[in-house]
Amino acid sequence: MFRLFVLLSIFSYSSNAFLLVAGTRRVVKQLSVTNGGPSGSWKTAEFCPVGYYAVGFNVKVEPKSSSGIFADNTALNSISLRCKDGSRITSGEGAFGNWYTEASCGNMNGIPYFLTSFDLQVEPDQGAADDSSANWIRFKCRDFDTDDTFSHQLDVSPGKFYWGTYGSWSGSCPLHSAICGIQTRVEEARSSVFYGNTALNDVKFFCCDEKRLSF
Ligand SMILES: [Ca+2]
Ligand SMILES: [Ca+2]
Repeated sequence: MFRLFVLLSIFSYSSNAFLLVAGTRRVVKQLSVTNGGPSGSWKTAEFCPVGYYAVGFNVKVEPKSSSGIFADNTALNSISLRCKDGSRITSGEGAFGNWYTEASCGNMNGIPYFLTSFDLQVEPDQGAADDSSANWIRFKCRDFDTDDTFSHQLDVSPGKFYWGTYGSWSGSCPLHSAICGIQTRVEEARSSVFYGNTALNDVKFFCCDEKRLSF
């Protein structure tokens, strides 16, 4: 796994300036959604190697508990991105669950497609009752060099989990860019009896625009 511990340098916002430099990656946009959960802390962002972009993803999800009123479900615990060079990045991960079957954008008419926006399924705070926060995620794939007209949705089957609903889609990576990095917000494992766990709550992705090293 390629793991980049990032030193973030904020650059000035002008029309042609990039937002920040993540190591040697040029991040032009950050993608987020408004329905992410509030618990836990933001973990260290991870990026594909320079010049490579995300072409697929997978999810790690805890199966539904059979413990009745003592259930402590967490649902979505981790999201992995597959980079075009074959490496895999995750940022922080919850401790529970199993990986599903990875989904890939594939090629359309011989052109490779990349992840360019996402949508998060989240169960709102349930007060004293058990809650699970983020449950599942889906993406859109697009050609690096065209707009969203020909994007398509990408799901890891079955595309959703038991609790909560999908909110609004994030923004999209600008033309000539695609998702290159991930940062997750994860609640640390703690007592099920007194507090309950939610594991992964929220996620951000980063769009980069350097020249691609692989087609
Ligand atoms: Ca829970
Ligand atoms: Ca969760």
